[in-house]
Amino acid sequence: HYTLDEIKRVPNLLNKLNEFDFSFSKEKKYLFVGCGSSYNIGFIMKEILNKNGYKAKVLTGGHIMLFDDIPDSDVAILITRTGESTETIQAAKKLRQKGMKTIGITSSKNSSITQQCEENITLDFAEEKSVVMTGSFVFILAMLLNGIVKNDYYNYSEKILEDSEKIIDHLTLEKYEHFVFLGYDENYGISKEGALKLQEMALQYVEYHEPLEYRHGPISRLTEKTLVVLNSKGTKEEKKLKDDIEKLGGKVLVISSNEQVEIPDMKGFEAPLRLIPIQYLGYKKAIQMGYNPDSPKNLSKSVKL
Ligand code: F1P
Repeated sequence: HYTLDEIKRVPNLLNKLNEFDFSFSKEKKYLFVGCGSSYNIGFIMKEILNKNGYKAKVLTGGHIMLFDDIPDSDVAILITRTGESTETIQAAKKLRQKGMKTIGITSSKNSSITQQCEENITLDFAEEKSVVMTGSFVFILAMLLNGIVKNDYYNYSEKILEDSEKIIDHLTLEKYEHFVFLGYDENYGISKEGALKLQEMALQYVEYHEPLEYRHGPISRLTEKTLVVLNSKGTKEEKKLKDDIEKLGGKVLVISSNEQVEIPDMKGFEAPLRLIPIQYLGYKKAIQMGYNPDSPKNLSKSVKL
């Protein structure tokens, strides 16, 4: 499957990071725009930028297309893997007309977004055949985060991929038919993206929440068929939540430093690496269900209105 190749080539993609020198300025206000996974990249970016003294917001392409309450910003960064999602293209047009500087980020050469934006970062080497966005998500996020501080993602990625395969290949995935992703701040964005992957590739029932919010209602649906993916920051309370979920019969996969799937603690900058086990989990669940993860039901590679 293309999807598996695209997940597995993440280390190769990350090896190209030093060819890019995109950088953010503390003097400017950024607005991220995208749909689906591309929106999730923007969500994660605004969390990490704001935490590090920068100013950033995120909106869906659809919101900008439909409404006029656009936050005052200097630079709009429009992310679209295919370069063709209608809402993102329409948003680019509207923002440019308003005088905002527009930067398009895409992995498709000669796509519509490149005609709409003033500047473009075209990552054609990261282009994907699969309908579902995987490796290119990790690369775009890593490239943008390296615009804040340079991180050595490549060196961690191979081991994380290997460990993810080892751990996820040993899960009895046929047991689970409900997937819950938990995380705070940028990990909330990762949880949203994790839920989307399991939904797109494997047509599963999914949820995403902040960890402690899970007890405030959603936990009522927890059964022994629930797999909880905890994108933990390693707090005591998150550990306690894991124990509580397990007491109720759920299974918890923890993604954190010194945990089942070990991800280095890089103060949030580890976000791209956290996607590797999640994408692999989506792929494996699709295979176990007998679905083709390359072309999921009801979905097209780019949504056109
Ligand atoms: C956005 C998107 C993808 C999703 C699916 C439909 O595409 O929502 O995130 O996986 O393929 O389109 P794009 O604007 O990033 O090309």
